[in-house]
This record gives sequence, C-alpha cells and structure tokens, in this order.
Amino acid sequence: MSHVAGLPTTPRSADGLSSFYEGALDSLELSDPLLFQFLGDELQRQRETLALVASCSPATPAALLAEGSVFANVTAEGYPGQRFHAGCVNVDKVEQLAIERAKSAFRAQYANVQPHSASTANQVVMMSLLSPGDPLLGLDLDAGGHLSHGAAVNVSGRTFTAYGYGLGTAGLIDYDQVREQALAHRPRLIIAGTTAYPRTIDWPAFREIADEVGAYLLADISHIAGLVVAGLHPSPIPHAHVVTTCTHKQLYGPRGGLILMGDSATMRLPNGKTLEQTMQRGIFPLMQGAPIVNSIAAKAYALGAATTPAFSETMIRIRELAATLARELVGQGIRIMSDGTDNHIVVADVLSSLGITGVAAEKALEECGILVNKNRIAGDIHPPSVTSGLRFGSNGMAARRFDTDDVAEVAGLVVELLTATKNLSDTAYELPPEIRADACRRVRKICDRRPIAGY
Ligand code: DSN
Repeated sequence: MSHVAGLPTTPRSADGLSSFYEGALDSLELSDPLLFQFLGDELQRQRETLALVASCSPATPAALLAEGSVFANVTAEGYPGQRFHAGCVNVDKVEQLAIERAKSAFRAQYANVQPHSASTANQVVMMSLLSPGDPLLGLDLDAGGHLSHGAAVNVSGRTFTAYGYGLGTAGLIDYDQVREQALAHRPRLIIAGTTAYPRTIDWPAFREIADEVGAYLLADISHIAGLVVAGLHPSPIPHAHVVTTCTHKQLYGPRGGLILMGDSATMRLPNGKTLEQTMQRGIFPLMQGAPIVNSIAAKAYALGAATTPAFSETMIRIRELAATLARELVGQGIRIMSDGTDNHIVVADVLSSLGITGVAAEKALEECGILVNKNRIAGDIHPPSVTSGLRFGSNGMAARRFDTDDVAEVAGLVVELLTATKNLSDTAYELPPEIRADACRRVRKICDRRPIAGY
C-alpha cells in the first residue's frame, strides 16, 4: 500500500523484486560470509542497544530497501528531463517524486534532492553566493554550531572568512550578540543552525539581522527537520533565503541532504539569475557530478512517510520524551544546559553534576549498551575529545515507541551508572563489573520490550 494519501498503490510490476533481494541475501552470505556476518552483527547491535545519539534516527527498513536498490546502478548527471546519460526514465520519475514530496513536506516552493549531505548542501550555498574570502557568520562550534558553518578546520572556514557568535549566559542564542557580530563584520552570509541547541530558533530575528547588514540567511535545520515538517518547530522556509537539511537525523531516511526555498526561490541576484537557478547550478555542475540516485529513492520514501499522521505522532513523542528526560535528569541533580528542551536534544553538564568527563561518561554508558555522545558545553574547560557535557537525543527512543515511564527508567539507569563510574584521569575511568553486567541485562530487557519499529 502507498503510505501517501491520494497516490495510487504501486502495481507490483516489479514482481521480480522479492526473488532479486532474496537472491542477493543468499549471494552475499555465500560469496562474502565475513561481510554478511558484519551486517548481521550490526543489525543485532542496533536492536540490542539504546541509541540516544541526537544526530541519527534508525532509517525505516523500507527506506533502507530503496537505498539498496537497483537505482544505484544508474548514472544520471543533470536533472529530470535534462540528463547527460541515457537510461534515466525511472530515475527521472523518482527524482521528481522526491522533489514534489520534499516541497509538500516542508511547504517549500523549491527543493533540490541531490545533495550528498547537508554539509555538501551548505558548501553549495556558500560557493554559489559568496566569493572566496568573503565574511560569513555562524554559531561557534563550541556553542553547538556545525563544522560546515565556518569552523577553522573545515573547508567553510578555510575558504571564507568565518566569524562566530556564541550563546548568552542562559545558554540561549543571544540575538543582540548576533547583531553586534553582524554589524562588526558585515557577513555576506549568516548561518542559523545548530547541532546541540535544545531551544527554539527565532528565524525572523535572524532574517531581520541579515537584512540589516545585507547578508543572505542560510538556515540549516538538519537536527530539527522532522519537527519542522510536523509543525512542532517554526519553519524557516518563509524567512531564510535558503534552507538546508540532511535526511537521516530526524527524517528516518537515508544519509543525504536537501536544499529548500520558499518565495526566495524567485529572488534575483545581482547577476540577474534567480536563487533557484543559482542553487540548481550550484549542485550540478558546480559542486557535484552524478547524484546518488538510490539515495534519492530512499529520500522519496522518507519524505512521503514524513507527511503521514504516524510521523506527526512520532514527532510529538520525540518532544515529549526529550522533555521528560530533561525533567528526570534535573530531578536527580543533573545540570541541564538551557534548563530544558523544546526539541529532541538534552545536553547535560556531567562534569559539574557528577564529576565525570563527557568522554568517560560516553564510554561507560556504551559499555552498558546506552549510546550518547560527548559534547562541549558553553565555557567548557575540556577539548572536544574530552568535554564536560553529554548530548542525548530522543529520535531513537521515539522509534522504539517509548513512553514517559520508559524514559524515567533510562534516566535513572544513566544517573546510577554515571554515579558509579569513577574518573581515573580525563579519559580513563572505572565502572565496577557487576554494575556493568546488571546494567547490560536491564538495557537488553528494555530493548526487547521496546523494539525499534520495523526492526
Ligand atoms: N553534526 C554532527 C552531530 O550533530 O552529531 C554529525 O552529523
């Protein structure tokens, strides 16, 4: 059955699919038992561990099937109807489907579904709108920004003159500070987007600042794309000149990126081209060659699923679970950055709360089957490889259809484990084996009780 209302159910013209995939599975097992074993191990690992990493979500099996499909065999430079290779009849249909679904899901006028990742999409925007050396302004990496928003170690920071804004004392984006930085450095591009920011982003405030200094505004919504689709976080589409996102963090889709625009698509640049024309050429031929067509097929699936009531329910659950996690951790004496969350992210200051570094906490929890990631926090005294914070996300818990009692149980377990863990140095730690063994059993029980949907 099609999951998108109004679309016809696809006839099973591809009756050969089942035997193709069964044959492929058999063939993999026979011809490469080692790789087959690794695949099985990974599926089992994902089933038996609690993934609370904020920057991922388990792609639905259907999206994974589309990604592993025969579309991988097609080289298709160009766009639907304007390819540089033959054999694109079905590819054109799939890409057009993905475009229409992206536009519908994000209520956008323009969508490009070819970016290999959100980082690539960000590079496309920068390389298309700026000249090397031009100033840009993004959230500092330490404050929860992203590498591709101008970090010194990234091509964005090497190619352009990047300036950063930080967070205010309450751990919130300080729009006065953004404005001061913008007035001081006159960036050509302001980037609004975060990787470890638990609060709502004020897109109109960013646009006002961008307009005041004559900058373009790029909104990178990779972390919150699902909430935006579901209307649970304000959409940047009416405010930003260009919006980028990935499709794997909160859309339960394949690894890949999108570029989206609202009315700004028809805006003319000084060279007479529209933003739409500029982004089309920015992807191909400026920054990419042939698109990853199988990934586009999986994006089409995920974007279709994103407009279903079931997806909206998952997004509601994501917010509810994160809010519960924050409350539970606070209730057990843990300091939470920005005092709570509006989205799927909870960042805990484990150093000041429990006397343990982020890296030690991450590793101790991983030993017990709970997966999070170390994260720097505002004013952190430790480098990114150590950190004072831990970042939690609720996308994975929502995929397991957790309820608030489940979250309370996990929060209690996390605090219990981190309290029992002793830091021996910044990175070395000790977790008593009997506590670890007991935690592993408890995590396994939770995973069995709440399997990942479809897994
Ligand atoms: N942006 C990084 C993160 O949020 O974890 C990886 O995608």
